[in-house]
Amino acid sequence: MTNPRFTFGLWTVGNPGRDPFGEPTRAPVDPIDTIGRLGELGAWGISLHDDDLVPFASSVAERDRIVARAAQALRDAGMGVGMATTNLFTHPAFKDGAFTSNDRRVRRAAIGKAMAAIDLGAELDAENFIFWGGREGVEAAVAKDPRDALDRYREAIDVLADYSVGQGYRMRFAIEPKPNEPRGDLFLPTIGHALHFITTLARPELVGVNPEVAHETMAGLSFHHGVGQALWAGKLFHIDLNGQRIGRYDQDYRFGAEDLKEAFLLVRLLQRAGYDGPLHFDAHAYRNADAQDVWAFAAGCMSTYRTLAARAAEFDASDEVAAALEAASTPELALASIGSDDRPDDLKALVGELDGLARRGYANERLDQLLVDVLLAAR
Ligand code: GLT
Ligand code: MN
Ligand code: MN
Repeated sequence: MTNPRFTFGLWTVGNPGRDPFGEPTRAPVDPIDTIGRLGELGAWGISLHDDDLVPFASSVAERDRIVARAAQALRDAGMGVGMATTNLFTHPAFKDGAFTSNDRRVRRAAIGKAMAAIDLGAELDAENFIFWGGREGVEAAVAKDPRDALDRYREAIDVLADYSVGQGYRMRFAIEPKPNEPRGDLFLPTIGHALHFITTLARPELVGVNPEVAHETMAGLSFHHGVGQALWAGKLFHIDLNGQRIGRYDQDYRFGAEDLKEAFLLVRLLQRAGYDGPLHFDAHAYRNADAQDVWAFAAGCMSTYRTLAARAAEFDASDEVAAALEAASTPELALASIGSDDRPDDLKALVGELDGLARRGYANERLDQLLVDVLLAAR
């Protein structure tokens, strides 16, 4: 396994345990201490929102002091920044959306806030700048024409891409889809929606996706397939790993805390594809965790990824698995269906073979059981 580049958002290990029904259960943590602690635990880097590091409405002098301190802490710990982003969801002015608010003044301020966050990201040498549209949606769908909203969303990304390139910044952009947050429907709800949207941008080459386990799972979709399509499109710039059950609001559990089989398939796919971008744990500890348990949570995310990568390597090295894959004709899917000398009439004649072809089995029960056995270390 190449050394995975694990990252944690400052807001993840820093999550105080607040939820819609209750106050925080943990004390606030200093982002600088978080950097040191994550470095000791073996993380490659951090991620941050502008406001996670620099409290909203800080003076310029205060901002510069905080950013210099963070940059120094990162240097001391030998750590990098996988992504920076802007918080366009906490401030009450974003209650109708940010880039897609019906109020043009809010949209313009949101773009300005994103520009300042891009500057911050560049200062900390962030690899990616993420757009998670946590308020880009509606509770009352009648209030926005989705075509206008998508025009405004695209306009914002285009303006910000021009800004970033114009400043000479190297970071790439990635859009993070999510189906709902928490009550209303969001625009760009899934990986597929985001991938198409990117093709309509002025600088599509600069923009990829940042899929999150929880978000596709909330929509009842296969995360493994969504990530597969992002890889296939060359657009997997960043990934948010966590745990989630279908049919619930965002749970953001520790990676591997739910659906280990899906987590196995995901890790196997990332490893086989040679994905070398940040592996970002966008999760938070259980609400009843104390400060010490939060670090157990962080260590658990990383060790589960490593264990699953080791199991995936074991799976792929097994002769028994290779035979089972052969019985399932899995390698045959990599062969082109049509050869250059195939004539349409020959192909049309093959319809007559379907009755015979229907008789074969694909031995998927045996294959999938092997996966389960390897996952459970039962062989
Ligand atoms: C928030 C959200 C995440 C996003 C973060 C980036 S903030 O925690 O639930 O999925 O990745 O803005
Ligand atoms: Mn989430
Ligand atoms: Mn996320």
